Amino acid sequence: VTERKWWKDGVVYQIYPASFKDSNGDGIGDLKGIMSELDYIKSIGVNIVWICPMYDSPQVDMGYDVSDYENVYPPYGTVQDMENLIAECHTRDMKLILDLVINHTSDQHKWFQESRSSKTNPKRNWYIWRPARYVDGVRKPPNNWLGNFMGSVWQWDEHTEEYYLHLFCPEQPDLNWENEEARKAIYKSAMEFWLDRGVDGFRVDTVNMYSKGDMSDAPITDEDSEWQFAGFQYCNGPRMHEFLSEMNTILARYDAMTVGECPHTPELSKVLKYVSAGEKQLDMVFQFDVVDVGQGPYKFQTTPFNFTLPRFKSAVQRTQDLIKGNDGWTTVFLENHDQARSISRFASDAPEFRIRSGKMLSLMMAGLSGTMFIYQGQELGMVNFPIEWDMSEFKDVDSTNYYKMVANRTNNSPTALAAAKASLQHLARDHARVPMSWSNTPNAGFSTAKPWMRPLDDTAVCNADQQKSDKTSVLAFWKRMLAIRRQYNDLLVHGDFEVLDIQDKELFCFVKSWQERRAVVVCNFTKETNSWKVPDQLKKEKMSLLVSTVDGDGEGDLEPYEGRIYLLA
Ligand code: TEU
Ligand code: CA
Repeated sequence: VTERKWWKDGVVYQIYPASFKDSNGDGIGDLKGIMSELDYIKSIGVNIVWICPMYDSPQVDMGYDVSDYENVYPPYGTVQDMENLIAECHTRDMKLILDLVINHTSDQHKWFQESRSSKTNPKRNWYIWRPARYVDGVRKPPNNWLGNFMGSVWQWDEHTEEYYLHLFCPEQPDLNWENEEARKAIYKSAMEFWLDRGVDGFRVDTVNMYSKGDMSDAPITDEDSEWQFAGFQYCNGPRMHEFLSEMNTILARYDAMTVGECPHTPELSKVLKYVSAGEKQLDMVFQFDVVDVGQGPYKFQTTPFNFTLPRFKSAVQRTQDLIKGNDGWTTVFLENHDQARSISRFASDAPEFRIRSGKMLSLMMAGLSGTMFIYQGQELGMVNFPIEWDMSEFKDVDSTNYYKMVANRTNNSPTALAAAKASLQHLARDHARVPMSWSNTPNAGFSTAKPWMRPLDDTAVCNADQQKSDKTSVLAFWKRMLAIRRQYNDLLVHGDFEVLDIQDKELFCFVKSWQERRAVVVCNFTKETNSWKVPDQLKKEKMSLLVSTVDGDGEGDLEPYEGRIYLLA
């Protein structure tokens, strides 16, 4: 049994500042907009607010390219607005966490400006510079690594004639964590500056990439490309745990919570080392197992048909296993700003099924152990935008680079481009980034001006205003599930998880247990009625319905996309 910490029972609400609420009519969300909706957030049953990067930034990657940790992006507001927001959250008994983006900075950050100015600049080694290698007299980058946004991870810098490393955009040079001075500066500027102003913790961006490890060529997995997937080389490098232990000494002084992003780490033992309480590194991480289900081996190279329920169940199991019998902690999430909408990906966004699907996924999540994360709009059942939208509606560099890559590779083949667009319609990060659907008024009630991204067309059937007063809404159901989760906190948030019949392709059924208490959760992931029979091992038990997504009596067949929780006597 592990120690109870405030963040374990937390329900986190993630805000994407550009798209949450615009207070001054410039079409861009802002801090005052967030402030105006804190009561709404609180009313859902949330107790921790996470805001995505609001730091000053040229916005090449929507603020994940920070040019000044100690300032706010002016369209979002000021440091003073942040101080007010922290205070307003605390007044409402909510915590506030920030996004800590310290694997890289913007190329406009003064540290990088100095670093690139000369080979002898004192900050030269704060970033990762390497000479070219020459193959038959042709200049080549130091290795063949593929970047997260396509192309090489190396950018040639004319001025000093060396390459610098950028795992993401060229405008996001990677900091050199091997350099102690750089680490100290990061802690001071990116962490202590905000901890001293009262923030309660961080979501830590790409936390397993600080130590790069072996920089040799990655194995060839894509014959058609010069650049090869290298995630297993640049993640979880040899000094990762040393760096995180060092960083933890600062966090511990403030009792700050951390949730790190942990991609490309399928091995549970590796994940556990990050989140085990004894190791004192991070409190919890986001594993990518669940959100990667339905994605192919290469980015976007997939179809909706890649999704199978057994794969989904075993991915969920890998998150729950961090708790069982050891001192780790885990997270429960299906969405964030990097993922398309969960209803569209894991259930059905067809008009007749979307509300059912939203409730079913809410019930399933509420039944899982760990700290819960809800992404803005998920509580309303917002879904992906449709295939009919023009390519110009995709604003994310990840989507546009991918589309350009396909165009180049196939010489603009219409079939290849149509397939690329279909993949983006299913998986692009843009779907999470459209303005919040606040009301069925112009600009979705998000702004008085034309928003920076097109709002969804379906605000007539899905908006916060309407759902607040509708007892049958997805929002009302989320509130109910979060209340149930609080009421059965031990069992639902801390309990052991056991999946039943993992091979079943239609139902997700699992048992939660905490001491003598037990519950069984069953979700129908299909469009068909399912003649569910109580599993043999539960036959002798007395089952009483705790909640159903369709308000049935818990007897008989499961309706399409119905979810139920029973308590076992
Ligand atoms: O994401 C890092 C990450 O590992 C991925 O999920 C990333 O979104 C994916 O490779 C792109 O397809 C984090 C942030 O969440 C993301 O928004 C940033 O773009 C990225 O880091 C760079 O800071
Ligand atoms: Ca604004």
